[in-house]
Amino acid sequence: MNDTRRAILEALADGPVAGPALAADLGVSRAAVWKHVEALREADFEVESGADGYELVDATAYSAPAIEFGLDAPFSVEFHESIGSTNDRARELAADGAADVAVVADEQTGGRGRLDREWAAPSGGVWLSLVCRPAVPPADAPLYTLAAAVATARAAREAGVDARIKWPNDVIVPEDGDYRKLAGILTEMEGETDRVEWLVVGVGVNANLDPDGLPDGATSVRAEAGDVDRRRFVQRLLAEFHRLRADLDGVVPAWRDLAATLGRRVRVERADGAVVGTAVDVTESGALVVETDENERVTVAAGDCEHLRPA
Ligand code: BT5
Repeated sequence: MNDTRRAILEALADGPVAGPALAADLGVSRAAVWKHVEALREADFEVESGADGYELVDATAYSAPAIEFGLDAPFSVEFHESIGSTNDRARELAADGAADVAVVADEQTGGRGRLDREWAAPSGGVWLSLVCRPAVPPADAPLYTLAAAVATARAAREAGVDARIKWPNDVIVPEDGDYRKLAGILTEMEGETDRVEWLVVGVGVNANLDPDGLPDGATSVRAEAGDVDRRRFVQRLLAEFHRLRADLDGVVPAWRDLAATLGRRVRVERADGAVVGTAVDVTESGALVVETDENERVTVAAGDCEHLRPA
């Protein structure tokens, strides 16, 4: 079903196509083509019927039905043109028992980073929060943050950006030994000692934005590779995230493949002091292993990580 929908969208994107030709190409009945075209229109895509057949006039719809159209992951989408914070809304839904909902907004007026920091989220970015209810212990929760980072980096790479991951939650673009921040992730959860009740994974990606309007050190998909179709971007991100969460053992290896932090000299600020050394590995549960200058191995479960210039 999704494949046919995607194929129809792609066929129409190349110019007008007659219904019977489309039916023959896709190996479906004319009535089926008509139904798919109606579904496209219901999903906010502008499809015109003219003398030459069906034509997709605007393929850049960004809305709940457009994102759900052809989506390869079991998320329902709640879309807001403008909202305070998608994480706040997702937390409300989670508290009401929701699962597998993606809250997506074009603009956030009160976007949050970690530790109550502000997150700039003007119209044009990809701001979303996923409500998940996995049957896992809280110790596995960081894997969902890593999975979201991998999914985001992969979607960005597909859009032509040289995206990599800085432990634990930043998607960055390396630049002259330094880096610029493309995306951030904020995971929040509720649970008991042995079981996660819900997880909200918030992802913010500077998509179709000028870095000038963002905090220092930020970059965007637009600046790196040109504008993206945000609907496709979100679909890729959700599909990758869904695949990764279905195989948690594969998350850390996938993360390592994209990591910009391993092998780097780092300074990690923890609640109980800083660790400086070389980042040598990530554990099964996503903690960073740092080898200090005294050749001690310190495992850091959470903290702010800064990449330093080589000593
Ligand atoms: C993060 O925090 O990187 C997590 C950001 C999560 C944002 C998403 S958007 C959807 C969902 N709803 C929310 O309300 N939040 C999530 P942290 O590592 O603490 O980084 C925050 C710091 O990044 C700020 O102090 C700024 O220096 C910088 N910053 C703020 N906005 C930025 C942006 N748009 N791009 C790059 N850097 C930014």
